[in-house]
Amino acid sequence: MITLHHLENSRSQRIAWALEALELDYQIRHYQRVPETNEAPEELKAIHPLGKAPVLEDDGVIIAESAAILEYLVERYGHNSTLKPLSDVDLRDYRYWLHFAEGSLMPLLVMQLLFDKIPTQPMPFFVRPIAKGIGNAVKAGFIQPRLAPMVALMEQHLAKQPWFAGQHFTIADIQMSFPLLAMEQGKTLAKSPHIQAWLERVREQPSYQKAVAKVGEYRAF
Ligand SMILES: N[C@@H](CCC(=O)N[C@@H](CS)C(=O)NCC(=O)O)C(=O)O
Repeated sequence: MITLHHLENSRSQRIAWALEALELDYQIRHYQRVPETNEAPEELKAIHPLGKAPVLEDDGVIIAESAAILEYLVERYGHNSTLKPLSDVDLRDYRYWLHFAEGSLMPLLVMQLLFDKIPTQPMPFFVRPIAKGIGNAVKAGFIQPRLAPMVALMEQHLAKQPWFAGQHFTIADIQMSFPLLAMEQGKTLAKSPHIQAWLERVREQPSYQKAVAKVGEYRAF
């Protein structure tokens, strides 16, 4: 039996989408975030030592890291599926975007989220403008100059083809869905019509809709 250990409002939505796309039987074990900190609850550490979501359990085998789980699923269950690339060129893109999502894009988005949140934390009133100023300086001087070329790269790529790895959607798109849904809600994709069109195609997928019905739509914090 396959169990998806799903943390509410998290990257594990990706795995629910893949499980639906592969038409697999699975159960979901739901975990709630700790209200004060938004962290995963301690009980998830009993499944995997890092206690992060997603975690997949398949016949007693535990797999963590979204991309590793997605690759495991297509390798084990996706022989006849179209979730894998069709050509060598598509394979190169597939690998690139599968890694890019968590290796390059997510670290910047997490950093941005942290610097947005810091000034909202409890602190003496006279420190708040200083915290805000430091956050704005880091965002303008470090995050934005790195994020803007990434958005341009994704936009140029999706101007050439409908999906990240070719003419049909693959697990590379599933992996990319989390950061791009988060960016869309942060209103940072207003000038990226090809990324927006890709997000519309994502929402049109019946497997995506089935996953959302089970685990909910991602809401940026
Ligand atoms: N690179 C990992 C990131 C895992 C991760 O940080 N997951 C978040 C959920 S979106 C989490 O568990 N956060 C709760 C916490 O850090 O306590 C992956 O893609 O699986």
